Amino acid sequence: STRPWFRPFDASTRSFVYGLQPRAIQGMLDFDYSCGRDTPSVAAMIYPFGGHHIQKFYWGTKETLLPVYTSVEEAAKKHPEVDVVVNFASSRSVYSSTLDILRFPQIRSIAIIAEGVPERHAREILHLAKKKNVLIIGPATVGGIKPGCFRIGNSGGMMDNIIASKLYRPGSVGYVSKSGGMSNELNNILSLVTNGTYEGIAIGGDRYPGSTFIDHLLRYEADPDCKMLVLLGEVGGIEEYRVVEAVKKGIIKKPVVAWAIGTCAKMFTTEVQFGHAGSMANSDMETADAKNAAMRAAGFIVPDTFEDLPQVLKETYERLLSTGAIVPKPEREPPVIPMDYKWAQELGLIRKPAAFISTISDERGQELLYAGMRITDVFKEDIGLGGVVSLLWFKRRLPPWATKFIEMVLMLTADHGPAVSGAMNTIVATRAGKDLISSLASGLLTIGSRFGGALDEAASMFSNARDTGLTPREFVDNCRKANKLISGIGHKIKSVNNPDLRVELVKEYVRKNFPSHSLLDYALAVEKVTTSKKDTLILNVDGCIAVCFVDLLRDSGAFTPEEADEYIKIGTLNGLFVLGRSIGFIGHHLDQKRLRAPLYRHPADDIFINMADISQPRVLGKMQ
Ligand code: Q5B
Repeated sequence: STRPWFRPFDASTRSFVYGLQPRAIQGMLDFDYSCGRDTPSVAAMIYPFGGHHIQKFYWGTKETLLPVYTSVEEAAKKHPEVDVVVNFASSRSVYSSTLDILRFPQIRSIAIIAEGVPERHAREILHLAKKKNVLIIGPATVGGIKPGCFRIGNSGGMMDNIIASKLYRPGSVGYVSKSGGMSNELNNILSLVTNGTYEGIAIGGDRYPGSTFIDHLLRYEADPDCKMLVLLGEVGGIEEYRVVEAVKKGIIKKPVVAWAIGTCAKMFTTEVQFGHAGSMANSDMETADAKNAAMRAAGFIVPDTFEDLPQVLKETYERLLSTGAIVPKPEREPPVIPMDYKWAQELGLIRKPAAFISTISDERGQELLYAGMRITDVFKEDIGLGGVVSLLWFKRRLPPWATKFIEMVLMLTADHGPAVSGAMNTIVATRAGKDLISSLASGLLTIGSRFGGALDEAASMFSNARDTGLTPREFVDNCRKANKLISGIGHKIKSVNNPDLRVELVKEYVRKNFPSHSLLDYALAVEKVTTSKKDTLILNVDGCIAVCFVDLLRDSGAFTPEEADEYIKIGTLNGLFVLGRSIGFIGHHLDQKRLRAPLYRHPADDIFINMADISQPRVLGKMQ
């Protein structure tokens, strides 16, 4: 690194983030962008699990990609310019990962975020880092911030806080504190009573921090751009006294404004342990009062109470202004940081039309809902498959006779042997080596106006004929004149003498259970006319189900006439055959798999091949 020893972070600092911390990294990148940096301060992530990959982040309003490496070695090799690691490893793994990071001489500073790092581990890390002259910030810290340059992890809080405290550009005051929360408070105070923070470090609340007050204050003393020092100490430990010594010896000459937090400890009758592991006085010397007195005696500027801190900061700053030690730079406009869509939405600042509307089910809550009915109630009330279909297709509960009818339809359309078009195609696809979904789709895609997909048209043809007052004979004659086959009439093998028992079952059920079956009666009258011409022109299974379903839609009382018509128009009825027959197609696929059926090739002698049309080129040849 070419940076002077006292300035570990500047506007070109590049870092690795150890651990998958997309939110913290986005915060660092937003900070960089607000500072006007050209390149993100995070070069890459290091995460030993999940393999080498890349992740996407915002860079202003645009997006940028960051690599994720599985080892420090690889990251270091790829990014020799990086000299900082922000280590988010947990207290369990931070020791080994930090030792690993310390193997690479290019890394000059490491921030350790984890809380609860065993003191023995912290001391060993500290010992090794000292030997290698590597700056350690933490453990148990949010890190620190160098306004206009570099942000360690989540330091400085949310972006609106960063902007409000003007951390997008450097001020003149360097501070060091233990806590991240108090750092935010200092950033805020300094932005109000001085020209702001030059650099702020939270050393963390543990008893053995990797670097202490004196380490950072010595840096600030040496840094010509830092004009005024702030020390926010606290009860417990003796690190403040090392600063007192340095001031007494004249090593630190810049003005130091200081306060030790925890003066209220004396109000308790017993020893108080504050939030930090190290914040407890083990002797009189470690009390906040003793520290404040010692610092005041050594010439620090120590207010009478914490509440007076802003006032003394202001006075000290103004003194430096008047002597010309600080020459404030012209302010620049605070940058506009694009707000995250989610956050803006949460704040109620933006709205956007949804691209989709859905009204049948909802899985976002604690419990899955089918048309508003909780899945536990679906089972408690034993509504069956017919009940589920009625909820998801019609968004309502249908009476038991109707849901039973839906189930009956699904059961009797489930299969009609291997020879029907759809089953054949499923079988051929399976034998060609296709998977279940492809083979099933192959069968389903065969369902059409001649095979299995005649329900919708049958429903509309029969109901239109009846509604317009045509007699069955007039209807049949009209269709013949128009050269139109009647959907729902006719079967390849079933006939008057070989009746389709599925149709018989449906008729029997409907006559017994439906409140009315007027369209079925009409269709049977039509069948009488067609079968008088040819005995295969029966009301087939598609036709019978279709007309009965129209009776259900129109006369169950559950639908308005408009709704009933709409369900016929939008293709609901073919859905019954599709759903039912899927059961059979899946069965045929599994059957062929079990049988290890080989690739099927149709015998050529079963195909009449006639090349008559493609003999044309010979004629052309003659003409030449
Ligand atoms: N003719 C079903 O045809 C079939 C006529 C008609 C007036 C008609 C044919 C048809 C309408 C579509 C329909 C669903 C293709 C059928 C199903 C599920 C299945 C299947 C399974 C299962 C049968 C012979 C003579 C000709 C025609 C006349 C025929 N249909 N006239 N209206 N609808 N129906 N599909 O046997 O004078 O001799 O020239 O398209 O409802 O798919 O089991 O297989 O569960 O899987 O090949 O049950 O009816 O008869 O075409 O040779 O016609 O009758 O004009 O008259 P065929 P064709 P002509 S259920």
